Amino acid sequence: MLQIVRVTMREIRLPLREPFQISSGTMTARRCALLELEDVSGATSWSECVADDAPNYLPETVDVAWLSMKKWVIPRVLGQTFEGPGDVHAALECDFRGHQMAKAAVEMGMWGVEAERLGMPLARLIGGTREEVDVGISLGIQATPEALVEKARAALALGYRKVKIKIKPGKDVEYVRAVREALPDAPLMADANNAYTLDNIDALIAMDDLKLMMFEQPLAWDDVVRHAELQKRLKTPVCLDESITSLEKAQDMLHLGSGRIINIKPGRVGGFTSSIAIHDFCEANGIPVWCGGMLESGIGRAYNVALASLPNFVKPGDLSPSARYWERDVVTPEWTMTPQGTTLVPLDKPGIGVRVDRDRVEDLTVRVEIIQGG
Ligand code: OSB
Ligand code: MG
Repeated sequence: MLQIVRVTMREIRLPLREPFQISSGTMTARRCALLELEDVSGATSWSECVADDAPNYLPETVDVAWLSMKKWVIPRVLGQTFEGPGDVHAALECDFRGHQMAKAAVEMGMWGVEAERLGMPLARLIGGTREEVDVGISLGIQATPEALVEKARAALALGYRKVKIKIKPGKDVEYVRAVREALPDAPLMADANNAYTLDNIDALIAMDDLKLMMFEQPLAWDDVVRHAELQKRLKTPVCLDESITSLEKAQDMLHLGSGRIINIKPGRVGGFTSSIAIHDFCEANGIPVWCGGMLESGIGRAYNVALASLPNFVKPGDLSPSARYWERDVVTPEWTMTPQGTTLVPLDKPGIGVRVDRDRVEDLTVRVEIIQGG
């Protein structure tokens, strides 16, 4: 039995070591909404909402998600008795549309609380089978192809198992080809974050011979129809990110042929129950999945690593170590990568497997609200 009696909402501002540029914008600091949930048994867990400052990835923003969590999501679970965290998703979906990132922060936090309550590692609670997970790096758009080649080369030297290159029109063929020529056998892929339409796919066609593992979300953020047309014209697999916000969207992708791979971000699909359902559906249908990232702090990262320990996460995830993003993370130990390019699933501790550094969080906090029953 799970019953949340108090949620502390907190926003921290975590400066990135270097700006991260995608086709629709540049991030220089992360505004993270963190939750600390407390169960009636006394078990607690932290979780993180992946919404950021601006609505340039998906419509949710941290301010909207904050309001949504405070006014809608948290009141729906507070004081309610759940058989387990697996029942929370349905309770949040029945008459409450959208707001997946807000819902996910609460839902995942309840999985974290359950893991603490049972004294089990989160990865084991959800049926994870891996002890380590392959790590890929996501490289933001760079000023020159040469700069990109150097970043990619350095990443491979560190052991990363996949290099994802952010692209947009004008910063695509020349950039990706330069990396391919410098690194002929490297596992490379490109992520467009919706920068193309069916009217300007020449660049994608020009990159179709570069032996890329996949093109991630080339077309509109909510599209599955046009991606099917695009996939017909490409040998390279299309991977959907933004468009997959629920199990039904994954089913649509398979039905329409809109892509052959899915990037699962639990924050984007409403949490773990939905992520696991998408994972299971993909596994049953021969669709490989991998775990995406949203420049999470070490708290959000804990959930992603646990999720990526499920068996059908067969391609490297965007699970870079803490030091790649932050001067200092908010968790101890920080997330690290082995020389083989894997991250270890923390199986020796209950719950999310990392401790939150309260002093660090306190230093970075810009607002706090406590929501409790009664
Ligand atoms: O599209 O996967 C994306 C970061 C912010 C918004 C969207 C995306 C990303 C990344 C970063 O690619 C991956 C990471 O967390 O390292
Ligand atoms: Mg993406």
